[in-house]
Amino acid sequence: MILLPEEAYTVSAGPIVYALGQSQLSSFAGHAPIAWTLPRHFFEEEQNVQRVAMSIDWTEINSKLPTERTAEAKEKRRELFRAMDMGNGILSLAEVDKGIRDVLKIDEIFDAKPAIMRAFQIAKKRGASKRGDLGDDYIELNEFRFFLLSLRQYFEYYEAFSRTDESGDRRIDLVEFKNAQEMMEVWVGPIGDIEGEFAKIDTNGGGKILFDEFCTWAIAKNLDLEDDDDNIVLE
Ligand SMILES: [Ca+2]
Ligand SMILES: [Ca+2]
Ligand SMILES: [Ca+2]
Ligand SMILES: [Ca+2]
Repeated sequence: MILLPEEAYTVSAGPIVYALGQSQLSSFAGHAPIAWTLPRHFFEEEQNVQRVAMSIDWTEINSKLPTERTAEAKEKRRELFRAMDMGNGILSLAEVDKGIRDVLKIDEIFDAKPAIMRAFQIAKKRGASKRGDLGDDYIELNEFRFFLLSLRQYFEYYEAFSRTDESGDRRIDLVEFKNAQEMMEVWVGPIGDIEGEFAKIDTNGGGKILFDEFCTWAIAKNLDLEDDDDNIVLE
């Protein structure tokens, strides 16, 4: 059974130590929405899932993501990368997806497909590749740390998105957005003109906020969940 994190609200709060480094934020913000090329099952497996309330152990998730710049963390990343790779030295989306479940063993992130997709897409072209175009389509070892950082960050945004999307259809409509104003203000500060803000976020004018649009806003606003554990090296 797949658990969606939509209703996972009981989380222990940790000390707020960090926010994502500003340079990193601007590089996220400059990233245009992406057309995903993915196997259909990547989306289909999430339909008709039973939504069950569960809590997210952010501290445990952080501990599974070796993002530090220490030699020890570097070695851990190398091991993780090798365990996820089927043998050709580069990671595909399918390998990363499976690896999150079987190697990292973080079910909450495995269920957050849009977060995985965004982290993969942003990380795969991060570093210069000797493999040329092929390298730009896959995550290489020198991009893996950035991938883990992105994964943690987009998972947080996905959590925020899911809590706002009451109906669970992966779109935030104006009613949901208005209902969530108080909750969102804890994450991003005062919003003020709620309808104007909605229109600004809904950049394609479709009347719904999609996850990509939400991420652009979350990055610009430096969105920070009130109940996650920020004690992770993110720079
Ligand atoms: Ca591979
Ligand atoms: Ca690459
Ligand atoms: Ca919705
Ligand atoms: Ca946070």
